[in-house]
Amino acid sequence: MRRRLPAALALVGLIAVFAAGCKQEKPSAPPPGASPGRPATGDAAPAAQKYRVVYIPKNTGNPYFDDIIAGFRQASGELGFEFDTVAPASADAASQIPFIKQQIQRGVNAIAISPNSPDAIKPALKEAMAKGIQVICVDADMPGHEEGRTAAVLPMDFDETGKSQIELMGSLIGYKGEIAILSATTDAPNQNYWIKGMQETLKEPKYKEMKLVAIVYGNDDPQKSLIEAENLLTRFPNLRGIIAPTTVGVAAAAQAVETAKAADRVQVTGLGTPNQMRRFIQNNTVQKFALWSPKDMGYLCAYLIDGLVKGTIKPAPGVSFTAGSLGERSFRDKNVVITGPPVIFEKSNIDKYNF
Ligand code: RAM
Repeated sequence: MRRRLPAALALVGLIAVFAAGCKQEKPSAPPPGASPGRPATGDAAPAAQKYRVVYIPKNTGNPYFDDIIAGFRQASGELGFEFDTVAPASADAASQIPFIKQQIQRGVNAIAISPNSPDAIKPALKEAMAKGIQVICVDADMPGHEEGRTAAVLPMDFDETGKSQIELMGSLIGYKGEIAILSATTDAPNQNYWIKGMQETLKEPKYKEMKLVAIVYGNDDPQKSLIEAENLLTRFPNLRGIIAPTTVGVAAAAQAVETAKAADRVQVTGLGTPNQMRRFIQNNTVQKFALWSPKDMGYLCAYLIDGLVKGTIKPAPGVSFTAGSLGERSFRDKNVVITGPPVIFEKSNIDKYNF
């Protein structure tokens, strides 16, 4: 039996689907050799059908996801598939569901998705898989719900992320003092996994003088993240550091510290894009932060999808494949593929990066 949505939710869904339809990109350019001047009713044979890939980020308006999209786009140029991207305006748990359903209706061949909430979206993704659509998680996986996707492309080994964030903060504050975490949404699977890793790491003797006093959530919304960061500064007068493992959050935390002229007292670090953080590094508000290449992650995901759609890649732990100019990658446990190592950005290297 099909489950029915409550009327209000259904209406929200309808509006979102409509918005998604409006946001969709135009189909890719005509194949080389196609003459733009030729009348539509000409007698040329129709171009071979391209397979269709859609990427559904967590939300619109986050430059991090635009970089992932740029990677997909580059790969779609190299591989010749038709690429679209649609996303909800906010990263709420259920916000991606109507978009997934709409893409199932469209009959795409593959859905790549950065999940907001594995719990919420798994039924829709399973529906897609049952229709033969390849479903790949990118940026975050669905821990405990892996049957809702074929494989996942992650930026780094997530068992290292929390640990490395605590070490980064520790090195900035002499491994001593109160720290807080500014995260994205409460459901975000990647954030929650990293926060768990941070909490575990803090139990190690090396970090015994660092005290986690608060975990707050800015929902990857710049304004809410800024307010949360400002609140941390006023609520905790002895705060020594804010770790924001989200590109939106870390820029907001840096902004809050800059405005409060609190950089001598409070260190900000986390995961950020060089373009959003450059100013704060240059004016000494932030000393160091980390990230990987979101563009490479999108590119890798696209190559994986190409192999899955064509049947040339059969995912299983240990199996490797070539991802275009990125080179060889292989599946780990649970069919997870890792993109590449993170980089630590600071004054001496940030200007080498433009994303
Ligand atoms: C934000 C998102 C994303 C995360 C990055 C580091 O843009 O929360 O999921 O991977 O930060």
